[in-house]
Amino acid sequence: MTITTHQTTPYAGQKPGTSGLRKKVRVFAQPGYAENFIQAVFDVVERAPGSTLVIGGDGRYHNRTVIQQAIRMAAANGYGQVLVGQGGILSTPAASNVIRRYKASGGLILSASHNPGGPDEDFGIKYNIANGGPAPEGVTESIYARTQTIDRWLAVDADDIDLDTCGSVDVGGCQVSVIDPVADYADLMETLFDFAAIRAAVADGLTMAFDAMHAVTGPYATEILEKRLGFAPGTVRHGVPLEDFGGHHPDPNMVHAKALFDTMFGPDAPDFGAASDGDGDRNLIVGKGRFITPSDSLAMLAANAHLAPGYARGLAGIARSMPTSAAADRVAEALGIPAYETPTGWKFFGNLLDAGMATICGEESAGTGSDHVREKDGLWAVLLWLNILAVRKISVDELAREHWAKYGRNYYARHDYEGLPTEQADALIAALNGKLASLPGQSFGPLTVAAADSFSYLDPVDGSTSANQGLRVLFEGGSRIVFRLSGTGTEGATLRVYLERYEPADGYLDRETSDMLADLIAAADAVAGIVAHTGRTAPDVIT
Ligand code: G16
Repeated sequence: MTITTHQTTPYAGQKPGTSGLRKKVRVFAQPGYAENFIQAVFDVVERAPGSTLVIGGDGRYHNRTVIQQAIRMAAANGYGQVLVGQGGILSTPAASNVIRRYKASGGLILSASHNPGGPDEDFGIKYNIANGGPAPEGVTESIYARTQTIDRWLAVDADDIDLDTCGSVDVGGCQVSVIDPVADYADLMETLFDFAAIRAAVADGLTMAFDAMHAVTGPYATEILEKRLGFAPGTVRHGVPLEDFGGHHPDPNMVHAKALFDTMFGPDAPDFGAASDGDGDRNLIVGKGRFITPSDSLAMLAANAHLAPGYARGLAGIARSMPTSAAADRVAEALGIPAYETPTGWKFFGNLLDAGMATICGEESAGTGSDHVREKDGLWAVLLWLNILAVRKISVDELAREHWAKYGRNYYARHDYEGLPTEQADALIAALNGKLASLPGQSFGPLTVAAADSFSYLDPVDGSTSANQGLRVLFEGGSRIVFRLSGTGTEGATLRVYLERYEPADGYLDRETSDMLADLIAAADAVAGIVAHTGRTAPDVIT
């Protein structure tokens, strides 16, 4: 088959962010835009001739177009095999599993995660390496450098393949296999969790609601929760993936999963509520009348993980991103295992997991996962919760209260200021950065600054350093505020303000979070001048 060399010129701004390249669909749809980026990936990543590439996505608008082109390009670039999910579907954790299981050299995951989808919304491409995890910074930097000099991309001249039927076809000498996106993943989950105990609890009356948000987890949740675990039909809501997610943001938080919250705080709430995001790596956990923050969920899962067969051997260590609350650190201390603090971005957990230094990882941004794959995993978190509740025969609320009574409670919230002019956001961060050194000793209301710095991470495995990963203001008594700019947005800048206050086990354990954080919220504005810099008097989203 003929390989055609297409001449091209670089597009500016193809720098991967926190999790791959995310832009508006109309940006990605420009001639050669996706092709330039994919060719840059193929030009720089480690792969032997004839190796296997995994391709999948969250089913959003524009997925199929890019998948067909990526297949033609993979064939022209010397891949021997391409594994692609049926219908172009592979959740991010399922793609990580497929890469590992079939020893692929890497994978392209087409997703903009929790961002909305549709012709005027968002699209994204990220590359995962052979361990199944997001490409580390060294690789994304090389990809970006290549996008700035790219002058051609290669594709075989071939028709689109049938993405909807499982089976194999030859495309220009490359074997392209359309695979069941769910089976391998569901089988992996059965090896980790006590499905018999969960089935027994369901038979005893355990009920749940899972909101798939018309995103990728619908088929996975239906197979696992309804078919394999016996939850009633209808337990999975919005279970059919749609290209525009039904017009919603597939972001499992209090704003975008409000219907689930209303159910869980309503009179007929089931025992357990959960949701996942566009590509299936985030999770939301909410019990009957009790929301569990992602930071608390990480801590509670780590404290009880030994109840699941896959973790009965115990944990080697717990890792969390820096803005995530320190709740998990207290569990690590009690278990006598190390706790690691990494920059935001799942890619930073990869080395710790590969080295066997951490078993469970989590982020405040609703991501939790383990060494079973190299991505955060929404359904995994849901199943571990179910496993724990089934074995312990207690409610989410009881488990949370018991946890806080033992470890104390890290009250926590994140305030997001979205769509800010980039110059305003940059000016705010620059001004705060400039005064960090003068903050220690200063008081803001009842809070006195103990230390302030710009977070820098030294990877204990490969010795690399990642600087400027967020500004921390630490107060006497253990409260803190973190300021950083999101690396996943597609329009303007998003300022994230992370607020955390620790209340010891003999303190106030069941107060309103907003009340407990009121002094910190006031201090955040006083320290950073949010209103002065942005004109915004309130955040757009609180999670
Ligand atoms: C991505 C990354 C996460 C990160 C989150 C938020 O999640 O994989 O590691 O915590 O973005 O990043 P930021 O604060 O820079 O927006 P996802 O689910 O969007 O892939």
